Amino acid sequence: MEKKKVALITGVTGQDGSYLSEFLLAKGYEVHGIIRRSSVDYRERIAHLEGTPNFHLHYADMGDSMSLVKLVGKVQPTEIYNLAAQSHVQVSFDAPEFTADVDAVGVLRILEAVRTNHLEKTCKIYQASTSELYGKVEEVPQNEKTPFHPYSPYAVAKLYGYWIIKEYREAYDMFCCSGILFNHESERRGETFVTRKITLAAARIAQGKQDCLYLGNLDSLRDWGYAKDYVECMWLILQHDTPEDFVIATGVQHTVREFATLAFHYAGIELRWEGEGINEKGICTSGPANLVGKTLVAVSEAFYRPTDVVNLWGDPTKAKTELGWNPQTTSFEQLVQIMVNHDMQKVAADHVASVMRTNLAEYLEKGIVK
Ligand code: NAP
Ligand code: F7E
Repeated sequence: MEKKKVALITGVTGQDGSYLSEFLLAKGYEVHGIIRRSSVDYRERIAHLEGTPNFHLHYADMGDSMSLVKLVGKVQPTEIYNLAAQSHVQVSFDAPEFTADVDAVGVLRILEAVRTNHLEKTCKIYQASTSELYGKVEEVPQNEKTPFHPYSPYAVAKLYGYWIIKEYREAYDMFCCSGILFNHESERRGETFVTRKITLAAARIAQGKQDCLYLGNLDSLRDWGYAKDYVECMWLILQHDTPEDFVIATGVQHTVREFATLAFHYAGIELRWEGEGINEKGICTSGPANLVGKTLVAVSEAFYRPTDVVNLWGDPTKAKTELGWNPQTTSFEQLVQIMVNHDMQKVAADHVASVMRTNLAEYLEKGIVK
């Protein structure tokens, strides 16, 4: 009889952690996730999984070795997916030391937790590596052999994670690998990443809840995929015969401006772009009558980074041929549409909820509701 597969996911409350949990539960895994203490219990992305028999949550922290050693010993995972990170590139300039502790040394803590519990021959490890390693890119498109040139504190921390995984693979013969994932987005994406910031703003502007969206570098190029498609690859990487690193990307590139144009289009608004650099504006040419002629997108220096990665474009050939993964399951257009449709509904629902709250307050005051 096949041994039960037990997965431990760090970063389970994040975008990828939530999709990966669903994916592994559907495959019959026992799934354990690490959560950290916070003053607000914010587990929106996995709330629907809580109470599922094979789904377990534990308190630990990537900055706390003892908590990781104890948890790995208790859970005895057969696969670890190390997704936990301070994952916002711009924030890494403001909190570089914390980013290094979690995103670099955190990886080492996981590796050592496995070794301390003598699981190095039975537990495979997936490391959430990133296209940010290519940074100030030295070639396009980027593949597994492209030289790295990290260009932010986040990327430098992730580079340590990449190399320490490779080192432990060679030094201790451990099955540990990095997935070099290009940007992947979804309706669960954090609201300060550019795609979600745009889809939420497009929905709010279309519904009269926001006047203007302020962005940074509109020329930045990204290879954007759908997070739900990418978590399958994390799993496939650990099912491969040999431990290897893989680039996961769609192979298609777009600018931030193109993303915004399409998102507003799906929200019922057409934009025309005028001006350059800091003076560029997205003006409404058709849509709700009160918006036509207005500037709906403008550029703000606040969203420029000290160093910015501007030309990411992945070559997923290895993942396609060796893992049998399809990089085009969800197209760019479908991705933008999924996110906008979701946010149009969310904004409308938030509006209804706030009207209901206002009405309730009024009814309570007038004694209509007791
Ligand atoms: P995310 O939504 O920001 O989630 C990050 C997760 O890490 C959250 O669950 C967060 O917990 C947890 N975390 C942060 N600090 C922690 C700590 N000290 N101890 C324990 N947990 C901690 O990120 P994501 O988009 O799902 O990305 C998953 C991973 O892939 C990250 O490592 C990211 O760097 C990497 N990556 C992402 C992309 C992408 O495009 N999404 C591309 C390449 C690589 P809280 O919920 O408590 O904050
Ligand atoms: O920025 C530009 C910004 O913050 C994308 C993380 O998941 O993917 C993500 O990192 C681009 C950058 O993602 C705004 O300058 C313009 O060039 O959405 P982002 P990111 O930095 O690519 C990688 C692969 C990861 O590993 C990370 O964990 O968009 N941009 N205007 C803006 N970016 C933001 N956030 N906000 C703006 O207003």
